[in-house]
Amino acid sequence: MTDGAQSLGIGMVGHAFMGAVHSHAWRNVHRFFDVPLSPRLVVLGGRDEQRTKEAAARFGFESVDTDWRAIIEREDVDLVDICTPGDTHADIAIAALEAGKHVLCEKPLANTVAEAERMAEAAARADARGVRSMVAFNYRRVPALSLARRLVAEGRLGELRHVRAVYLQDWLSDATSPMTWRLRKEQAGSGSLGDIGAHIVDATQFVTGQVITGVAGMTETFVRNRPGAGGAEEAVTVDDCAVFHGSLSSGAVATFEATRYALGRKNAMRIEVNGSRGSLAFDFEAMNELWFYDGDEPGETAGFRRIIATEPEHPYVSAWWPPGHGLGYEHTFTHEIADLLRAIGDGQSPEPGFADGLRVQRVLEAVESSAADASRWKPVEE
Ligand code: SOE
Repeated sequence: MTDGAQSLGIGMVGHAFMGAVHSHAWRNVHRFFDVPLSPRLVVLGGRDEQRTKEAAARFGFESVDTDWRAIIEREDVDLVDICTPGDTHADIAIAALEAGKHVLCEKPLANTVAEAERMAEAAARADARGVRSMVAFNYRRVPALSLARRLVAEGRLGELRHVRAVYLQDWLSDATSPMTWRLRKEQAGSGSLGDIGAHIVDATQFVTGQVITGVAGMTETFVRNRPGAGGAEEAVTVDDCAVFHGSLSSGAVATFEATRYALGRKNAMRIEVNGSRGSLAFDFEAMNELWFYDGDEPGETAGFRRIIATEPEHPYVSAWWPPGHGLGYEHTFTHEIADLLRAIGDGQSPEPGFADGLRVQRVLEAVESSAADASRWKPVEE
């Protein structure tokens, strides 16, 4: 328990899946981590008052409001947590930052590079005034992935040659499942590419410590119409999958795949890195494990070994359970909010900031541009 910590008023906008998991983190962070600020769930924002009241009761918020501008104007709100679809991120984040409120914004940062640029500019101006912002690429805070970054940074993999990152889900595999905001370009910006492709782009840059300098790719939409409100067919206006490759600033080669049609894969966010001295491999579906191949090991005993990343030496783990007991998806959000609170308390700029989110947005837009450029495609004759 963080004794005597100053209270930090939280105003959250959005109360679906991300609102639920962020609320869980705000309620618990100061009970497991030594943080300089103690969150107070002041107000929950949502468009439908009754549903927002029900969510506020469930999540533990003191009040509700159907107008996010009113939330930003409240004196008792110190931080705005944006858990809404991407089409509202820029307006809410920029208004909050300019009102002097810290901001946590869900990924992807925005639906376009232009929006992300405005957000990053507003964040830089606010940061100079001590108003902090972070984009919620939560997988950076999986202990095994934080360990992976540490191993790469220590040179245990040597010169990086390959990164192979995929994010495989299957919740849209059924062509009759209904329309959702995630399938409307005007709300989501893109489909698998921005929703889950953003995670593997950020994770690749996080684990390797490098940036993606160029990409080429393709997208496909398998199911072009789905049952909308009232059962009427509605057109799907985003990608169902994105497959792309890219170069990293060190010259390593990266391949990426993001899809919500990989039947049988539930949340398989995977990354493998191959270097001149070693390799590592991670799969979120076994999130407490990291596979490591030490190329310095003598041939007779060399092989991928499974590191169970649940020891006190592993990032974040010592705040939770005894060795071997494992963590889950929700813990990664508590970790990111602990780091956010520490950055605010220490007067530091949290990572990943909006500039990192903008860099991911530029990669996403470059993939879309490449996919739309027919000249890049070489048909193969029958
Ligand atoms: C997509 O279904 C999704 O909810 C993403 O939006 C989240 O960012 C990811 O963590 C889990 O899957």
